[in-house]
Amino acid sequence: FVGSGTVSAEEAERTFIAIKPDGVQRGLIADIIARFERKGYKLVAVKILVPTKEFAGKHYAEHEGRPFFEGLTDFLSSGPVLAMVWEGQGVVTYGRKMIGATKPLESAPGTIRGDFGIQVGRNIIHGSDSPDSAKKEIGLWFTPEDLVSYGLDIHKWVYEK
Ligand code: IDP
Repeated sequence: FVGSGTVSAEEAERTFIAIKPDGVQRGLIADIIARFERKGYKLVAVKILVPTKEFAGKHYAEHEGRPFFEGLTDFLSSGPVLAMVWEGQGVVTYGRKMIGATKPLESAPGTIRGDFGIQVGRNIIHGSDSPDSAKKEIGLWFTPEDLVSYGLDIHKWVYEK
């Protein structure tokens, strides 16, 4: 099926978004998904899992050696994480805007971290910070078969063409 809003894999901009264990426990899954959905972005993969500490370390490999690394990987592996791939124009950069600053108290009201968090170690959600890290993170958390290609009829109301 090729409906309106279907773009080739090469054209599609995608980002990796994960609701961390604090966001899941606090019942924020539906609210967060709704924000991305209402913006006009398309959910192309989703799963819930408890990552191992080793896997959490792979995800946060760039922070290995930092003082907060142990606490961070312990935390990410402490409970269920909702891992997602979202697709759409500008989704990497705009997804980060919707998430807010790393420190929730420095995040504007209206952002996810601004609205729901207080401390940096409990900042609810992760989002890729560049197209390159998006590619890496999607490859770490998902297989290519996990990504669903489908048309969304609302796209003609979201995109000019
Ligand atoms: P980001 O999640 O906004 O991209 P990064 O700097 O990549 O921020 O840090 C990754 C995660 O590590 C943060 O979301 C936060 O959970 C945690 N973190 C970063 N800095 C600190 C810190 O100083 N103390 C505790 N946790 C931190």
